[in-house]
Amino acid sequence: MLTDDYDPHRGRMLKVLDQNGKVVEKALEPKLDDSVLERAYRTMVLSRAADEKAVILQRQGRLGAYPPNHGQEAASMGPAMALEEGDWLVWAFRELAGLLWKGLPLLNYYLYWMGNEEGSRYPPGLNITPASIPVASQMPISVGIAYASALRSENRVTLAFCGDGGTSEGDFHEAMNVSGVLRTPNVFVVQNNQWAISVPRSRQTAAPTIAQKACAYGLKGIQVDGNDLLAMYIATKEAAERARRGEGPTLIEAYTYRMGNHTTSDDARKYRLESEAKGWELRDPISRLKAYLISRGSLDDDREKQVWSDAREAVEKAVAEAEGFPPPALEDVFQYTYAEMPSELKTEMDRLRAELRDGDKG
Ligand SMILES: Cc1ncc(C[n+]2csc(CCOP(=O)(O)OP(=O)(O)O)c2C)c(N)n1
Repeated sequence: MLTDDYDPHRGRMLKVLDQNGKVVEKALEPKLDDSVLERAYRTMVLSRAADEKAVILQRQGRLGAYPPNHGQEAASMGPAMALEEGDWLVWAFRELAGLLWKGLPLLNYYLYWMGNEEGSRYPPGLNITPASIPVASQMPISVGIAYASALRSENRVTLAFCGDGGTSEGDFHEAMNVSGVLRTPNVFVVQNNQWAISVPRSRQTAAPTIAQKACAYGLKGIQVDGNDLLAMYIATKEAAERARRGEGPTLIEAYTYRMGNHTTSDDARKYRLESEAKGWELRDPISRLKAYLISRGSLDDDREKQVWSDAREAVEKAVAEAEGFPPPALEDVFQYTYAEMPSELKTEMDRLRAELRDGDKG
């Protein structure tokens, strides 16, 4: 078992590929078809292209505050690749590649970050929860989802993400604790990107690894190179299979790095050295997978160029669609919290309507 071989107390991090895309642990290399690996590569490139575009759109005033995903593509996509249809994906706010792999249309993603809640109306049956901005609040929800599906004997796994900062929240602790006690079919991935806004990982916890927090809750735990798609995939696959067999949850620490600012409202130069990010550029998850694919003969320079131009075209199409989408109705601000709108809320809604009507006249 990987979680035994890479017991977090022994300080070993799971890796399959080195930073040049060379296999370092031949026995661990997953037997994935070329077609699957190519799709994985295309999805990671699409995520990178869509992410870069989102930052540009924000700078142009065409999209709201946005959290860049650059550098963390493998940490969400490896786990998503290990899911089966019908499994749940509960995300925080920096998991674009995993969402795309599971089938979220880019249109939804852009609409959401453009401030249109219609973006969170996902295609039915996708089993992805909406973005969760209150840090770690999605973790107890993911345990509830997993517990409910176990009670219904649905044989589904619930994969949930949070950041290293999220592990300091009460919600995180409560979720891990209850999940361990009830042995819910969960896989938790902590994207340890070394920073929670300006708080470094060293100030987040005195524990040497985040993975070892699993032990105190009676969970399996493992620290994985989060920029290594294959390592993230095999660690999650083992954890998902264990969860599906009813053998309890796993906490995976994806050791990665937030290459960009926390959000477009942040300036990381104020609190961290630029040389730190430069060092992490060498471990880029996309370049690493590209080198691996080239070494297998399943990618070459021409195909690579095509992958990027296809991605950019898909991004432009989704942006045009999102910008052409009807704006949300005013009433949406007041609806959807209650099955029947309470009278105070109705009064507020009527007042706002009247004010806007009078404003139009004046
Ligand atoms: C409960 C709560 N507190 C504070 C915030 C403001 N906030 C947004 S993201 C963030 C840091 C989160 O860090 P981490 O969990 O490591 O995720 P990352 O942003 O690095 O992906 C904070 C403090 C919030 N959204 N929710």
